[in-house]
Amino acid sequence: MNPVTRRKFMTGGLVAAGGVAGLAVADRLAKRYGLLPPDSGELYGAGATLTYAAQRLLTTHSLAREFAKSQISEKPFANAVAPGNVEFKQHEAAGFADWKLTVEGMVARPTVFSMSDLKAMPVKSQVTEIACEEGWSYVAEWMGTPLAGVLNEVGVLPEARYMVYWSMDKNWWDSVDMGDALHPQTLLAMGMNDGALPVPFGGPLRLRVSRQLGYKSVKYITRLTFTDTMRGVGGPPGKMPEYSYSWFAGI
Ligand SMILES: Nc1nc2c(c(=O)[nH]1)N[C@H]1C(S)=C(S)[C@@H](COP(=O)(O)O)O[C@H]1N2
Ligand SMILES: [Mo]
Repeated sequence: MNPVTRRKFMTGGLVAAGGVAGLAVADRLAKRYGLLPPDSGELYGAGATLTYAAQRLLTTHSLAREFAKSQISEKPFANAVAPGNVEFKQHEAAGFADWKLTVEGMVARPTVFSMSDLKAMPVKSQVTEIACEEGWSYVAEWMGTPLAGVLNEVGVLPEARYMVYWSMDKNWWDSVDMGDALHPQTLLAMGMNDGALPVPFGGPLRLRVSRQLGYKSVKYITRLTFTDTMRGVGGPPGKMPEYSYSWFAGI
């Protein structure tokens, strides 16, 4: 079963087991404890809320599986090539020397980081699997700086609930809650398999969200926005939710 089918299957099971009364209770609890995903009013409705709430309650501190270097896939599959826009091509021609990451919104110190700022921050590497909702996956080593350190530097306000992240690939954006933004395996990835992060895999800068499906690991990141609500950010909470894929894609 691919991850999406399995997800629907599990959610279906929870809904069937919970029954209508169970759903009402789950809904009340989810609201009280802030466990409603921002797409809960959409297609997945109660099922998405149950999945998200259950995972958040049970696995808040859990880690995505890490692999040995010997398990790194020989031929990782990149499903996207470089963004076609002129702006990206100019950056690529310049070796990404002027690539910037803007951090804004509910932060004490809005900051623009250069690539050398980010490279000067603590380095972490981890070997994890990236899985696409379409059924394929690969294991790779990702090098970068833990996002939590960057968030510490800008002082994310306690009211912030979501981080929206934007790509230079103009159609792509997504968002995660603070649990995933601050998670120790969430990286601003700049390297892969002992080298610089190749463009097809999101170079120069990719957000690696290790506990969710591949589509949450957006490539060519330029901006992070912290917010307490997804309303007014500009439609659905991400590119894939726009196509009715679940916002929360925990694995
Ligand atoms: N900017 C951008 N990020 C993206 C995508 C994309 O098309 N553009 N595809 C997403 C999807 S659907 C998946 S499954 C993964 C695929 O990662 P890979 O190309 O390293 O295999 O990247 C995600 N990040
Ligand atoms: Mo994907």
